[in-house]
Amino acid sequence: MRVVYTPAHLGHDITHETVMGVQIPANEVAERAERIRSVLEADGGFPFELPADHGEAPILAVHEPGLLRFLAEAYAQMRAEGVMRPAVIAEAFNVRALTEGMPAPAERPGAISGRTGFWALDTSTPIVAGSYTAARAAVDVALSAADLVLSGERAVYGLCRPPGHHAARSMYGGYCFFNNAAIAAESIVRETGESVAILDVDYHHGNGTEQIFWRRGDVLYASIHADPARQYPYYLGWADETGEGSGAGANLNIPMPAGTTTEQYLAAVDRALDAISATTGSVIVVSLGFDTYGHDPIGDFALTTDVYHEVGRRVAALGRRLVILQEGGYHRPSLGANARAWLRGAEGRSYDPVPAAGFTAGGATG
Ligand code: SP5
Ligand code: ZN
Repeated sequence: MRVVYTPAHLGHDITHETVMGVQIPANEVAERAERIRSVLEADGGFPFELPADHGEAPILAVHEPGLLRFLAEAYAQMRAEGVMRPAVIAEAFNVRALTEGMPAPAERPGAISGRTGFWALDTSTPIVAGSYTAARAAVDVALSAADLVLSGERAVYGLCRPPGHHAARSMYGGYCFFNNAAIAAESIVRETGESVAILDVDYHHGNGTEQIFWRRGDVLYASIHADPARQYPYYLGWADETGEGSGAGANLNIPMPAGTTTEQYLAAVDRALDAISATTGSVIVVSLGFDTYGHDPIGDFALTTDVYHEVGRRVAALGRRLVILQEGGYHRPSLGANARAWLRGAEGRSYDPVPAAGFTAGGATG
């Protein structure tokens, strides 16, 4: 399976995220993508290639121009204001209650501390000097993977970093800046005239993808994720969110309990795949996360590496072409083995697990 990857992600070299007012070591770090890259390279069945620059147009098909402008300018504006913080993080937020009963505020040029909160969902998505370039490159990775599939590949993996599915039309957050999967899906709709299904198997609900396609009947969004009653993104991801207008019935949320097992998970996968089977279209965009893994530091599911091979196999069994895009997954030692298992399953190759280098639990060695 061909893989699209670029080292441009390394510029988003964050060290900390802020959670409930406390700085903790960042989860969404560069090492994640490098771990996946090295295991796939060692496999031998995954040729790597660089993305092509697709410009701003496909991003602006999905996101508000002001969001793109803000992300492009934020770090330099902070420096120009003489704020010597290591990363841009909001001070105040543009929440719904601010203007309840009033017209929504427009973005106005202003101090970086407030401007940031106009666009941000949370405090755990720091912007550093290389974040914008990395986020743009992740979009190009997704679009290049889509290009390869539209020119005849059956399945392609885009090793996107930073991830994308929490980014909404006018909002960034959840470690995400641009919604790579939504941008790829929209470009596939425009190029093929077909409808597209997005299968989101990241541990978290893809609130951004849901929001972007909420009123769209030509893009099905199906997501299996931790119940928002206990987990980020909290405000969306509930089972009763099914879409509106032309999009009525084209949004499927399957919230899962803490401790979700392989059996429970595969049953949910089958439900999502049934919904996808009922749609027309020949391409599925997969938002692929490994924060469903049993040892993930911020997840609470109980999945093991072998289930990823089976999920990949079941998704591919629908017979549609696959644009597979990386989202989350934070247990770094297992990321490569989990990605390799999923992608081999999706390609109809055997699981054939190899001891992952560096994963030395119990003193085992590779
Ligand atoms: C793409 C993706 O997976 N984004 C996830 C964003 C989750 N942000 C919430 C982070 C909360 C971290 N809590 C740390 C608790 C450690 N036990
Ligand atoms: Zn996630």
